[in-house]
Amino acid sequence: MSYRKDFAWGCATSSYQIEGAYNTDGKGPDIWDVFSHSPGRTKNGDTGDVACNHYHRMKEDVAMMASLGLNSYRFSVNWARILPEGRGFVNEAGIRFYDELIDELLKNDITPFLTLYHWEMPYEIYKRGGWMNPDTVEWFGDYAALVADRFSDRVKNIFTLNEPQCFVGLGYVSGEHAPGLKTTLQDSLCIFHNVLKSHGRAVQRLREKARQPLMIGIAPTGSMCYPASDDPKDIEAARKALFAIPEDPNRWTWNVSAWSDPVFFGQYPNEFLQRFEAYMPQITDADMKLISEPVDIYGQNIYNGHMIRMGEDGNPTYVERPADFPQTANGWPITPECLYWGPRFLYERYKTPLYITENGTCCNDVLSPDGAVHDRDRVNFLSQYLEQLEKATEVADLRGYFLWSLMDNFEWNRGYSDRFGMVYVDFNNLQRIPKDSAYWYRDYIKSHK
Ligand code: IFM
Repeated sequence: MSYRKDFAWGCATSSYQIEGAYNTDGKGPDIWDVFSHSPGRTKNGDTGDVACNHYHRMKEDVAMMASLGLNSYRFSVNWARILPEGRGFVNEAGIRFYDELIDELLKNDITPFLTLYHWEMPYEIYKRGGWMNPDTVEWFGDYAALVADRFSDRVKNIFTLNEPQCFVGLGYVSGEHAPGLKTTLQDSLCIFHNVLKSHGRAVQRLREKARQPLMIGIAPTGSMCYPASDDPKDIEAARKALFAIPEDPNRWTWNVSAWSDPVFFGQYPNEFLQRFEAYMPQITDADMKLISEPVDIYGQNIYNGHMIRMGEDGNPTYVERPADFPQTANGWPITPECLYWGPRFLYERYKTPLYITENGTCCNDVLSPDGAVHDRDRVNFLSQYLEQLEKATEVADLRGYFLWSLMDNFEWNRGYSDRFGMVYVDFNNLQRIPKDSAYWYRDYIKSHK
């Protein structure tokens, strides 16, 4: 077996990371504008003010996608670009930008996949309490309704939230990301519950305003687990470890099941409740019904995983990695098996058509004297990972793969020093140069159509 005929082959990006034009044409400030402008928050004080200037170079970027053989593209709408205060007044210039992007994609036979929230909270909403404020559930719903009303005549595939684990964990627990808070366990769990309710409300409002039947999903992230051997005991241990809840209260967001079980099953995992119920806000049946508003697709961002074996005590054991274990330029382990076992375990549990909404690697890319970027490490990474993904088509209903990322961009608090693109961006002049991996990916797509 191999990929479906209509498999989505794409790249992913997000608004703040590539668009720039942070205060152009009536866009309101978002929490990343404020955070990146605060001293000491990002490496070298980098901001997304200009980023890749995709806002002004959109047509050139879409042409580049087409020339590289992509049939799909995943991007996020910046909430503050179309609703500068997060609610109320609609910024038509912002709407026009996404209208033109969508039209340009369709003109080039590229299917748009839209993400509502890739971490760009309007600062005005944040000032009103942001995710802590239960009213944000309704405001996020209104934003979703606007997106459906204006774009769903042409956009069918919509993800609500990107990596809630990260924007809650890094934004409100460790404080490394915007808005840079270290909240109490109680507050972060309140944020968690409101975030999931906002997802559910967005699903309802998207459907209400949809101009065609939509395919709606969520795009969480997580470190996958894979077995040390084919022994069924190791497989069972890996499955268990993947859906387990971390013990450390400072790391509670880093799990799969506390985010996905409520969406798909309408309940928080027992293990999660046993550990954290005392700190959770009041949870009603109506909340759980809202959170589990039916979705059509599941997006999972997968970058790496951990090898697991069944311990002698009958519990999953994390197999220690040797000191020379392969790693990416930003120190993430290289574990291709995660793209087989991740989809397999996720599909088994959630039984929902699956997209790999992000996967890719950070490399030390340099412009060579011949004018090219020979990113052999990324080509090696992709060929190993995609070999596993192809195998996974036998065990999961896989619908698409989005490489992170189309081009080098603003890597949040790491600024511009971490390069994830298949296209090199020279940040002195914003020139785009497809790396060797871009041509490799183009050829891979062509040979697997
Ligand atoms: O750049 C990020 C993206 O915004 C979310 N997922 C992980 C990527 C690489 O860190």
